[in-house]
Amino acid sequence: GHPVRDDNDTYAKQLETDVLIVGAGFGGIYLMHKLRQQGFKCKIYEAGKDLGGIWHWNCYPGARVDSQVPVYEYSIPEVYETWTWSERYPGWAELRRYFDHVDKQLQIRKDTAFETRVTGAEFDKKSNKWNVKTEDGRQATARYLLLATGFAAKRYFPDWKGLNTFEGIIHHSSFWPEEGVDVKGKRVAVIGTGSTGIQLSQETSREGATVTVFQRTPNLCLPMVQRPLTPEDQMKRKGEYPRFFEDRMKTFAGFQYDFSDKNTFDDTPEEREAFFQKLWDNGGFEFWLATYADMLYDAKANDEAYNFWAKKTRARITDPKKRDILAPLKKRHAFGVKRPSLEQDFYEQMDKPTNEVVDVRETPIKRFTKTGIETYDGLHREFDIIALATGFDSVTGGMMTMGLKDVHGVDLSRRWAKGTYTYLGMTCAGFPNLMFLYGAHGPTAFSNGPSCVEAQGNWIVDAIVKASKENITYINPTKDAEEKWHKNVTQISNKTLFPTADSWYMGANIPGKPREQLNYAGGIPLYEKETRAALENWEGFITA
Ligand code: N01
Repeated sequence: GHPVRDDNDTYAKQLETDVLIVGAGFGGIYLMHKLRQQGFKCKIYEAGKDLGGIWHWNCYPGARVDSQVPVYEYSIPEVYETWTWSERYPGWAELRRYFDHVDKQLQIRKDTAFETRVTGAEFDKKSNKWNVKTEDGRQATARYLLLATGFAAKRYFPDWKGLNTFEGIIHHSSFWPEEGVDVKGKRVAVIGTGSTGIQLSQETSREGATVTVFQRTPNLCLPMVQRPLTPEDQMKRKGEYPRFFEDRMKTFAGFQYDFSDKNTFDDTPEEREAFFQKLWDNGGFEFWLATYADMLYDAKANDEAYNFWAKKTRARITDPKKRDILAPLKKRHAFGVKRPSLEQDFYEQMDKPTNEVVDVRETPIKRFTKTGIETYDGLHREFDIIALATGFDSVTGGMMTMGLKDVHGVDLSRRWAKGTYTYLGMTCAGFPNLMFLYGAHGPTAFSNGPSCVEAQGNWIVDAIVKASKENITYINPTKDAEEKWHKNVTQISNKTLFPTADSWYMGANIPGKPREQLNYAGGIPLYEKETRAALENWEGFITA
């Protein structure tokens, strides 16, 4: 189902709407649906060709979600009651079909302008409205500007010497051709071992490629435990869904499980081993998000988790050199402070004698050539296909490249150049009536996407409804409120082990980017409590 340009005003040269939303992924669609229910006229501007956000862009081999059915979906009855999935962890193609279904139920495409990239936005102080410009010269005027651009809107790859001279096929993971690339019998290089790199190398190896993975940091992958699902089984359970969706908001990460009440050393070594084994066998993120309460806070406790992980993983790799690169005995970073991936047979695939794992900490990439990649030890490897799985200027990158100006005409990219400041992870001082979700200082990267989107989306909708009831047309957080929220985000994070690793959570994946916690690490329930309290009397906001 490809979008058709409707005869309504969505693509108008000069668009007037109550609410303009940027981004047609989980976040933007949720906002549109909920605001329409409240009687607001909404439009979406979307840079991509279709709905789905990251699932529109991410169609690299093996792309699939790491949250299990039914946690990664909307709690909207019209959507979930009439939808079933084919497996426990659905792939990208099925996720796209899910968005087709969402559209069928909620009619989102008709009010979405696709291939519409926002390149500038200014707030008009006389009318208290935003004027928004698009790359192709259209304009929109809206009371509210809502950004739902996700945390991975700006792709990143290092500026390696010779990058443009490579004559084979080369793609960043988020630009992989939809129709796919035939990798069978090809020599494929995968650079990066984040969630993307793991899936890409596992899948291309299965598809018959010879894979060389360039790894800088081991990914402490957990077994996915994938399973097919039947429609009958899912339909039988639909009655439990309302309760399930309510319960997921009561957990730290918006999942179907939560951390244990116990700390690591409350258990004897035998009990601990049995507990770890149970989490491991259940699969998914249980070993990360349903484990001992102190795992992400206490280095000694964390060692126990790491050592169990290393023991399990090393046992799967027969090549001793690969074993030490992929799953070193001595931990490089605490378990769970960089995003662990879910894998199915990643280690077995990498263990194949035809595949190679290059530790780029030992032998960094020196340059790209016409035919391959040269490392600093003088080795030159030839490739047919290179996949750049090097990630994103995560969390802040997208919002900083949209030409957003504050009331003094200063671009957000300048405002955030030395550090990120938001109020409640949804607003910014000097950007009245602008709100965003699944971005900086929200539960974002520490939560299940749809759960975070619904928590923040509900807050945004309630704020807009409240303002409308109170005849308020101007909502601007104070700098003081921003300072306090920044302190709050930092203090919560500093109690954890997150700051101890170089990760995109900390802005540490991009050279020159300020190192700071970009996400709210207090969990969804506490986040909801704090943000709801502020909304009651517009605490921290100037309204007019
Ligand atoms: O990006 P990343 P991603 N030389 O930034 C390496 C979500 N997601 O696209 O760790 C060599 O995590 C870098 O190394 P290091 C998910 O939340 C979800 O994989 O910085 N290597 C790292 O290994 C995820 O966390 C799903 O040392 C270099 C990799 O590139 C987020 O999106 C699937 C390098 C980048 O990993 C982003 O994931 C996909 C260099 N100069 C994504 N620079 C699922 O749900 C960087 N690297 C399954």
